[in-house]
Amino acid sequence: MEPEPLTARAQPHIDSHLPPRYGCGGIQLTGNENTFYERHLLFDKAEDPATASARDKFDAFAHSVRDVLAHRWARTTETYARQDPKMVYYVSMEFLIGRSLANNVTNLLLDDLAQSAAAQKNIDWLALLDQEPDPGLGNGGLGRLAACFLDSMATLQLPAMGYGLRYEYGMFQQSIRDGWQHEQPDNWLRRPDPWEIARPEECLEVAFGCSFVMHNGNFELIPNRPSTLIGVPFDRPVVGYGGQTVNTLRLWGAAAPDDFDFQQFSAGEFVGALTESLLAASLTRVLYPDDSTTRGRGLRLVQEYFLVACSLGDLTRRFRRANTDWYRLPDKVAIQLNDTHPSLAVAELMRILLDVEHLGWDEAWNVTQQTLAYTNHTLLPEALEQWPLEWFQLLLPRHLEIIFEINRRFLDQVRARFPGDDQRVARMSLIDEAGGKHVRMAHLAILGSHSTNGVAEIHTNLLRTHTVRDFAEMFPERFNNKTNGVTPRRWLQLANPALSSAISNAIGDAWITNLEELRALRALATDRGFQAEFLEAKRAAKVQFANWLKASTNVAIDPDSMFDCQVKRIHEYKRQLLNVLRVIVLYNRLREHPNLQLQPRTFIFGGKAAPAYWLAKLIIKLINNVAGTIDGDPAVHGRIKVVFLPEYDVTLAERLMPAADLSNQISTAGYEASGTSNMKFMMNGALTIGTRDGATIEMAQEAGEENFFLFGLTAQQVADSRPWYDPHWHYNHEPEIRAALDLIFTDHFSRYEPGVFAPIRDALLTHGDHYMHLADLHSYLDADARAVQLYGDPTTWAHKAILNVAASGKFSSDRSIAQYASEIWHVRPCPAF
Ligand code: 26Q
Repeated sequence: MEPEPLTARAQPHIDSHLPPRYGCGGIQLTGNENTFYERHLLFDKAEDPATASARDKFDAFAHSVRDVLAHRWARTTETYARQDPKMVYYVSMEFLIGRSLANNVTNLLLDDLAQSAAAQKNIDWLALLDQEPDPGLGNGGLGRLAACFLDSMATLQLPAMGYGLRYEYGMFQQSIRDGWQHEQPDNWLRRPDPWEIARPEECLEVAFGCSFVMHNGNFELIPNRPSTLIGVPFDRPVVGYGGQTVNTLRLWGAAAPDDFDFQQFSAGEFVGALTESLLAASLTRVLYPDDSTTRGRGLRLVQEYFLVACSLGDLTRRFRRANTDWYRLPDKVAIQLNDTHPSLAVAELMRILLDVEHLGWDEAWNVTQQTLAYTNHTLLPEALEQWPLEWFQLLLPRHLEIIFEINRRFLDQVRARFPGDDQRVARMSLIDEAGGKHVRMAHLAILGSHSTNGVAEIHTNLLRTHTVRDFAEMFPERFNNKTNGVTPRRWLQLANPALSSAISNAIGDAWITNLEELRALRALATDRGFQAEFLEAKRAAKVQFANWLKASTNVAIDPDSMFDCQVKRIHEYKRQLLNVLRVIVLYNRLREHPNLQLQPRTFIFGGKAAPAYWLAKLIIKLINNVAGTIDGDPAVHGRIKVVFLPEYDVTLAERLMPAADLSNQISTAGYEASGTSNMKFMMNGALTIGTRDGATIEMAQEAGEENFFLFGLTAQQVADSRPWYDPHWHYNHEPEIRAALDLIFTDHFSRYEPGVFAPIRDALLTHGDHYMHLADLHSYLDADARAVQLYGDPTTWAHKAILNVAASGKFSSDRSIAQYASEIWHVRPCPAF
């Protein structure tokens, strides 16, 4: 039977049909005496409300909200246990969840109540929210996508669970000194987190083929000394909109077994044994940044296996409670692998089915493939994960055996299908034989699952035709597209109250759970009244952002200038460098034509560079130095300004999106799998200047290209021109571009650090400009001129921006998840009543 179409339904009065002991009927967030809030201060902290610190107040408030959701959470869990529906498990090394208090309050429909409770206690609501740390349990897009997907799964009432790692240190915190990025540890759990519940009674043991030691600060494997670690689950609630479903995000922490090596260590080495147990617990200490350096990465493979072993151990334990027939696993369980990071799940599930449940090979393989599905987020073949074979030999010898057998059978199949094509066999093998031998994790993931999806149309097509073309030829039915989306709850309703109420006043609030409803705004795009409301909301958000920036960094920006934004990880392919080159050209124009009429503009950058990615760090330095030079140049003062926002995270994104006028999505075409900040900007009424890459292509299709500023080479043109492309041609023939580059090369932006930007010259000229900045700069400037001209006409700008908001419905993660649910997972809603 086909699952019913999925649309989330908001429940305006969540408690109306619940017995009074559920929900806020029985639990007070407010009241005059002895409120739950105060009881938490007193009983959790033994703290008098009069002397409680701001953080104590946040903790108490969060606990009160947790009290409200606890009933629904328990009820959801109990419903799944009782009804035993097919479950989705979303397995990811990253969940970039952002702050929880405001999100949970909103999704529980308790906004008014919570805010008036705070007011009654003389608590500044926004200041209270600011006390919450933003858990940086992810690098960027992939981790944030996982968090948006959890929100949508809970809102659509899907029986689902997230599995990840409980890093004690998330993404490093970024500060800027003398223009350079510096990294500080992010100890987000310094104080206990009110949202997590440890469940030591559900611990699991994970076995490794070797032991681990730290040696001179490096992590080393000791062969032939099998060891075990304990996985401790920490559960976090995921509140669906309307509060009916509260799913679980289960994050695993590592601990040493209680009897840790006490057999091997005599009583005299008690302290040594405990030191080693501290090491064991450090497995989940830190999130790995997304970079390609190999130093110390062995621990990352151990982390990946730890996540997989804990998660599969947990979900098979749950399956066993209600089932005996392992052939039915795919009827009860869908496992989605977020990139290749958890792709050891293929070998681990085979191991469980073969060695523990004693299925035959063919049966085990069939069950494994039918249960697993894999999402790819990368186009670059060189960015696909590979691990040295010898690490597998030491750490996971049984898994390696299984991988070899999968490979042997698979390559026989390839030979039978393409006789004599040895090159194809070598290309498709699970083992890369070139150099030191490596296991190809993407091949393992594709082979071991029934579905491989890309995250935007163009990405899926390029996967099929380039990145893993051999696999798409052999298994075309496995490949499918699921264009990314973002949750409109966090990214519109919560982040942008002014625009949200303007929209709801105009078309009602059904858009919150059915974003396609925004289409109704099309009819209002030319309505003067609505345009004015739209512009007012934008202006209010810009003022608010400018005030926040001034208060937190002492940087002043003009809310009447155009906010021109690019926020994302710093990477050559994302081309922040192209953006700075544009700024320098405009700066030069102003210097040369002081009377030029130019719309005042604030160029806003934000994003982190991987600590070992020195060119990305140099790009940050260039942005900051350009900012400093422009600030100090009276010729352009007050006309253009560049700001680099340190410490870009989910919370900062929520502040910025509502305030943005122009969104820069300018990756070299064919390199950005999807992008998701592009969608957040669009929903918040920014116009987009961008290349035809990732989901930006689909956004322009939805909005109409006439309402977009598209420019630059297409992915096809990038590929076709690569053989003959020569950046020197642009340098020699385009005077404005040459002048801009010469300013960098002659240390105009680095007077006291001569030569510091020489590597940028090398990248752009000497080494051939791999990401084709210079090829696209001219058409970027043309598109920019069109954007600026339009901005000078607020009515037409508002018209197009409203049309963009109206066309953003497709980019809700509810749509993405509904497609995963019906086309890959075959799961249906399981409401908890
Ligand atoms: C791998 C091995 C060792 C250490 C780190 C990693 C690692 C970690 C994170 C590799 C990659 C990532 C993250 C990738 C990522 O965020 N990709 C983005 O995914 C988004 C969601 O699909 C897309 O919108 C972006 O286009 C894509 O760049």
